[in-house]
This record gives sequence, structure tokens and C-alpha cells, in this order.
Amino acid sequence: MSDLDGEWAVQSNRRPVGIVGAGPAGLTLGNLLQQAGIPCVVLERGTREHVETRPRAGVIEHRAVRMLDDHGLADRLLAEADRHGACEFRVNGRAYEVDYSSLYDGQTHYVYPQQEVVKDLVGAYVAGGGDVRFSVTDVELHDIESGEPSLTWTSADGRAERLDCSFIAGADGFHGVTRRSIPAGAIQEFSHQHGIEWLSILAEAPPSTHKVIYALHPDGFAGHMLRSATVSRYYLQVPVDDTVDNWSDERVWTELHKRFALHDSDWSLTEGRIIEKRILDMRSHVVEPMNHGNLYLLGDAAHIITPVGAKGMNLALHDAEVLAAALTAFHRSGDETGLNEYSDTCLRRVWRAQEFSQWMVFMIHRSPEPFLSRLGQARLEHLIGSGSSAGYFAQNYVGP
Ligand code: RFL
Repeated sequence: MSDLDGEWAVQSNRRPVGIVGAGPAGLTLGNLLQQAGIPCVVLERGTREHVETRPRAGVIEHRAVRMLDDHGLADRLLAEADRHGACEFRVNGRAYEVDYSSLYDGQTHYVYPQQEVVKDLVGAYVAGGGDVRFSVTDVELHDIESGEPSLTWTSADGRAERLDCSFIAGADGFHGVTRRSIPAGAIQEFSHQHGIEWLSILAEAPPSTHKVIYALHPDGFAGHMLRSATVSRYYLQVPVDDTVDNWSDERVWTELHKRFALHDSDWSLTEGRIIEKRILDMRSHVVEPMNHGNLYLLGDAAHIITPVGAKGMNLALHDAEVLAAALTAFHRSGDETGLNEYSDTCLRRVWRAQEFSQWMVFMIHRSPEPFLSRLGQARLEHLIGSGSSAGYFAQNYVGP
């Protein structure tokens, strides 16, 4: 007997898959399942407007775009995104370009804000008749170890609702409810604090560069990321435990100008209105395995990674692709191979990305230990001067 009998009788539904979270992972999964003819429901805590306007990532790997395009989900992205095949490192007032595209089969990144990816995915899902419930609260998972799990929640208009399903997809990010529903001891969690902190800044400023800039400065790392023709993202390494309150807009721009400065160049940084300033959680975290019973975790719910290397959303899209293929095979023929291999398949890519991100973190940051800072700089000098190191960087950066 289920632990729900009698309690959540209102608005009960049955679908094969219930998805918690309408971020890139949950929405990609929803679209792929819908295209495969597998009915599902997506439950999202935020409003549609909230998820479609929340700025986060902006750099998408070639293979992720190909996957979206294969499913007809990349039309606007392909029309509007800029393609990037080179980045720039700045150290000791000099700029060094690394043309990673030429080092890795001509593959490029696509620069397209995450909220636009989400907007396209919501639009396609809804246009195809997909069922997504925004502004839900109190989502709970039940009987995940049984073949008939269920989800309960309170709808936007306050009604108690319930979905009976065969599978639950936990795509509700790092702070969501799904991973926490797994009994203690059933999964192993690997966590690492990198000993660094970033202030992340979003400004209404046109990019001052055509390529991403990673600057190493005695006072710490600074990054200039591209988002759109009118908005740019910047990162500043700040002391651990620093707070946003210590960073007035004026101080932010002064520090960015200083850390990006070049000798013998008339390059300059264009300022704009700062629209977001936040301290980032620079933790890495991985859950093994990524499933328990009939609950499958994907995206940030299963793993988070520092923004260094721009892998988080790309891993989320990959998980969704793998899970959709596994659920489709099971739905069509009862073949459980993909489901059984889901976690191992995803984790191989996740750990590859974690290793690369850690390699980059070490290279571009000032450490409180001067010896380690010099080692990081030696790694960068090797990257700039050595074909084999640049090849490793290119392959992992643009996406293996
Ligand atoms: P998301 O995007 O966090 O979506 C999860 C959704 O679940 C909802 N939710 C719930 N819904 C119902 N009930 C609950 N109890 C719920 N709890 C949560 C949330 O409202 C949300 O809508 O996870 P997903 O889909 O796994 O996607 C992961 C990506 O968002 C993330 O990895 C990236 O943003 C990371 N990231 C980057 N990744 C890249 O690949 N390239 C980049 O350039 C890049 N830059 C970044 C980033 C992340 C950043 N921040 C803010 C951490 C830059 C930044 C600043």
C-alpha cells in the first residue's frame, strides 16, 4: 500500500514520467520524451517568466548544439548565436590567443544565453502539447524504490495534486528536493571546495572583446565572458568569505580595468550599468550513482561544477539526452540496458569535466600560497607555448 492512500485524492493523473524542474535538463528531457511519444509532466517551482529570464550560463558546446538541432530545438540558437573558436589569456600585461577550434577539428562554442535556451525549450514543449506546471510548491516524492512512484504537489492555485508514474526525473538543480529524497547511505556524495571565491557581475555593457578573456593578475583572476551584443558577464576572484557589500560598482570597474590592463595596447574596457552582482558557490559536487530505484537525477541535481570551463549546462543537456534515449528504449521494447548504464555513462563525462575544470582552476587563480600561484602560471605558460598542452585544453574546452 502506498503512503499516500486517501490523502492526495484531488487531481490525480497517470503518466510514465514525472520531471521535477524546468531548467535546461528537465526541459530538454521533456521535449525529447514528447518527441518519442512518451507522455510526461514537468513540475516547476518558479513562474514561466522567472525561468525564461534567469541569466546564468552562456557558452554551449558544439555537440550539445548538434543534439538540440537533431531534435529541431536549435533553430533560433543557430540563427542568433555567435560562434567562438578562440579565447585569450592575459598575464603580466600581455595577451595570448589560443585558437582552440583549429586544434580540435574546427569545433566551436556557441554563445547564447541560458535563458534563451530555456525560452526555446519551453516554447517547443508547450507548442507540442507538453504539460508543464509552473509555480508549484511542496513537491514530494513517494515510493521511489517501487515500480510505481508518485509525486505530490500544491498547484499555483492552491490545489493538492498527484501524479502516478513509472519514473521520476530529478532535474531540480543542486538545492532541489529530489536528491534529498534518496535515503541516507544509498548514494555517495563527493564534494570539493576549491579554496577560491568569485564575484560574478552581469552588466548592460557591450562586449569589449570578440573572445572570452581569462586574466591572471597579482591581485587575482578576472574573466570577461560574452553573453550578447548588449550584455556581458565578468568574474573577479575575491578573498574567500568576501561579500557583495564590499563591492561597490565603482570598485568593481576599477578592479576589472586593473586586472585586464595590457602593456603597449590601446585596448579598453567598456563599462555599463551593473544589473547583477553575486558571490558564486565555487564548490564541485558529484553524486554516485545518479539514480536510486526509479528516480533518475540529472543536471545540477546530480553534479555541480565551478563555472571555470563552462561545463555545467552542457553536462545537464548531455544527461537529458542519455536519459531520454534510455527511457525511450525501455518504453518501446522493455530494454533496460540504457537505464542500467545511465549513471555510468553520464558520470564518465562528469568526471572528465571535473578534472578539466580543476586543471583550469589551478592555472588561472592566485593561491594564498605563492608557490602554488607560480605553479599555476607555469601551467599557463606551458599551455601558451606547447602544442600538446594546447591540444589537451582544446579538446576538453570545446567539448570531448
Ligand atoms: P537549473 O537550471 O538549476 O534548473 C533547475 C530547476 O528546478 C527548479 N526547482 C524546483 N522545481 C520544483 N520543485 C522544487 N522543489 C524545485 N527546486 C528547484 C528551479 O526553479 C529550476 O528552474 O538546473 P539544470 O536544468 O540542471 O541546469 C544546470 C545549469 O543551470 C547550470 O549547470 C549552469 O547554469 C552552470 N553555468 C554554466 N554552465 C555552462 O555550461 N556554461 C556556462 O557558461 C555557465 N556559466 C553557470 C554559469 C552557472 C552560474 N551560476 C549562477 C551558478 C555562470 C553562472 C554565474
